[in-house]
Amino acid sequence: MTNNTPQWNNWPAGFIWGSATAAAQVEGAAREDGKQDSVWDAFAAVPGNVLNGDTPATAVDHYHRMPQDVALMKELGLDSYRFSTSWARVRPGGGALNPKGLDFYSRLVDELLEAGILPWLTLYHWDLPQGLEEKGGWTNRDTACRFVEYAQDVYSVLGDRVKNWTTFNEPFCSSLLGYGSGVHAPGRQEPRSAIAAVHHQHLAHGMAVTELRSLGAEQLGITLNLSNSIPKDPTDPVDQEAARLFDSLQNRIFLDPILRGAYPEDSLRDLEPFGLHEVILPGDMELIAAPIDFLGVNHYHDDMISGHPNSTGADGHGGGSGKATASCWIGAEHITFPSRGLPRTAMDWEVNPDGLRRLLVRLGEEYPTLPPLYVTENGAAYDDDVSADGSVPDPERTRYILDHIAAVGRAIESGADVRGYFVWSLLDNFEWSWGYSKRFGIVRVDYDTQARTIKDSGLTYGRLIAASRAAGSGTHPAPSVDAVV
Ligand code: PNW
Repeated sequence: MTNNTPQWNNWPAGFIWGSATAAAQVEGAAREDGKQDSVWDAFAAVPGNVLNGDTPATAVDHYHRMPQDVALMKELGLDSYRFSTSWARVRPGGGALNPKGLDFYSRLVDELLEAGILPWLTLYHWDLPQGLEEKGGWTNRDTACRFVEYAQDVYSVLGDRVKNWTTFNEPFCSSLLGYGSGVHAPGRQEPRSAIAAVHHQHLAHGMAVTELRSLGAEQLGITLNLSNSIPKDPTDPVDQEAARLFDSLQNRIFLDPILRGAYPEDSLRDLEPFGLHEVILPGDMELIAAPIDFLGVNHYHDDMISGHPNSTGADGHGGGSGKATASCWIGAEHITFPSRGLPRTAMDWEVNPDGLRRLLVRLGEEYPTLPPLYVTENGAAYDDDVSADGSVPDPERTRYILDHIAAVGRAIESGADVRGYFVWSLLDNFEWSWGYSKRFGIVRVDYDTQARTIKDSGLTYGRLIAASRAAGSGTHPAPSVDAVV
């Protein structure tokens, strides 16, 4: 063990240990039981959009292997499983309810509850029905109303058993990568459309929160992907300005409307040429600021930002598999992402666990109305393989996860109100435009046989959870992360 992992024996009572997936990444069964295409099915069908021509059609066949996958979760000892429902399965084409589609999630929830695992449901993890994209997708304000109808359907069937409801996962990706850089579905490269998509997803979130609240939902929130913006030279005004622009687009245009009821003034100014003012209608900001009960934070890495041309050779971050694209940094296309020389994962994302501590602490300092936080995704892609004895050694992923859990502990020590941690991902899966080439799972999936093998990181995480539970007779004050390796 490295000596930078602190002793941490003081997890708050009820701290939730979980793991996460998303519908399009694991389910497969793309055309079964009435499901129609989502934008990701359509996007992946176009050669060049997804590495190696991979598609989500089969993924890891979770749709058919769900009971075994829940058994794996139980074996790991998870408190909670974060998954998403597929809009294109529940309302194919964005139209009428498909009871068979919703039935899958009803069975999943029953299976989870039976296993003593808390379901943590996300309504939108990027798989818009293709039928709605054909009507403009998120550039069309009406899509927000369709989203509320879909949310009502899911709530009407699962509301009696699911307590935790997340509207959106990472609207940054499904707006700026989907409609700006085009590396995610629907693959449009239209800066004004991307900005409209940001606002309409905000609106859909706020309207759904209000609606589900009125129907009796207990815990409502949203998950954002957030990243500290670190100017390369903090004394250089050019780097400072680039870091401000990055922070605006990555973090503040998502946090501020929800937590303060307004876009930041500087973002409004920067994005005026891209039509942000034009899509905000009277009353929208009040709707968007509907109070939430928790904020989900997805964090993988920080970003060092410069306003000067890149001299280090490090590439920009942007979620694409390397094909030439437009920029997702709308109005800030010149910003660069120099390397700090830190170790990197297979995604080329730098590893710096203390960034997670800083982020969680900073949120509490900057947002007075911040609700409790959950780290809803954190994890790492590395290559791994089954060894001769049948085990899957993944020391780098294990180290990554333990060091980030320790960083969460330090954040809590500094006063951050963090109530849970979810590893991304339970299973190796369809990593969007990278296809199946990047493995994030704590469980390995053989893509030929669909066989599952718990990796060493999964076994370690399971021991951490078990020790936590043993130490706290149900309240989960946890062990030192060192104690479990
Ligand atoms: C998240 N970036 O996406 C998603 O919520 C998951 O579905 C995904 O599999 C996981 O992280 C790993 O990528 C991200 O460019 C996409 O920094 C892009 C970025 C970060 C997260």
